[in-house]
Amino acid sequence: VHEGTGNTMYSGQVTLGTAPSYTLTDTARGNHKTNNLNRGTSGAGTLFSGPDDTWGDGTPQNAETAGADAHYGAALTWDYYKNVHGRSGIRGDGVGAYSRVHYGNNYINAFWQDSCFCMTYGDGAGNAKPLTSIDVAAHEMTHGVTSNTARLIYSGESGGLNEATSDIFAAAVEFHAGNAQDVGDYLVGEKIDINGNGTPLRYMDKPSKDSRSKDAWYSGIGGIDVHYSSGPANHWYYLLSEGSGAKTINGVNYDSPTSDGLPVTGIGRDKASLIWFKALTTKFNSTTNYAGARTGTLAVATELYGANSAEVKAVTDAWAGINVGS
Ligand code: ASN
Ligand code: ZN
Repeated sequence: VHEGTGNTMYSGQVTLGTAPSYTLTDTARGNHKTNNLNRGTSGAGTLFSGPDDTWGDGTPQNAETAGADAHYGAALTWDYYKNVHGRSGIRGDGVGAYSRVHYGNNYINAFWQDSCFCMTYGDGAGNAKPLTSIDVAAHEMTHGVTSNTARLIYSGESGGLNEATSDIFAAAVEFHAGNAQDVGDYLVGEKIDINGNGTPLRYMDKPSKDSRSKDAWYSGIGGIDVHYSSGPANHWYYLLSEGSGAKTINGVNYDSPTSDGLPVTGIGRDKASLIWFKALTTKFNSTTNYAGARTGTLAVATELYGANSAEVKAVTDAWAGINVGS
């Protein structure tokens, strides 16, 4: 195992898995690599390489900085799936993917592609900063996990569940990382300032705070953009983890209402994440919808904790809290 030093934009000074020849090749994590597209929009890009084993200076002006952030986010996500769920890499086969940074000009997004087994980050534009934060990296890598497990089709209700899976594990990875400069939260993309006013891209306690995402399921939700039909499942995960009502976590204030007005008692993020991961990998399929996700998570919770457990009750109550019933 070889380690260099990353001076990231979002996570401070961190340890990075590098190769002895000074490249961003994480030999302890399936040789996951980080490449520089240098504003191009095609091809694999060029593997970041030395002159030394220090990467970036914390500013976006230094081309290595985005590489350091992306490489770190991929490592944290790898470690989360390995250490928490026993999954070795996106496919579970120990093989790393790769990241591409500096995609195009003024590009304000990031994306996963099955075709290259890689994820790609824009540098942002205007107020929007580079997309290379921990939660965005975990979100994109989780699209790879979903593609290699449940294969949730990226449209309709299954598309919303696909998106929610990426947001759910983005939050789980960020909390698990415990990075002092980017603490865990139930917000998505809060470091990017994509709206230019300091607000995050999405809120999991009350998704409608973004004015587009839905808080609860309704007939027809499959017809809206998957980044908004994800709202109820993100909300379910928050309710199951933390419970309904007001709460402050790591300095962030949340207030999560339920659609039925009834309270939910949270079971903690670790159990909620385990239930979603097991449902994703053993119960869901490509066409799973909200009703199917309820059935799948209840089956998992019953297997793990027993039919009369507080966990099964919480799962049931959280689904009811987003208008998904029996
Ligand atoms: N960043 C977006 C996402 O991962 C890209 C997309 O629309 N698929 O959801
Ligand atoms: Zn996504």
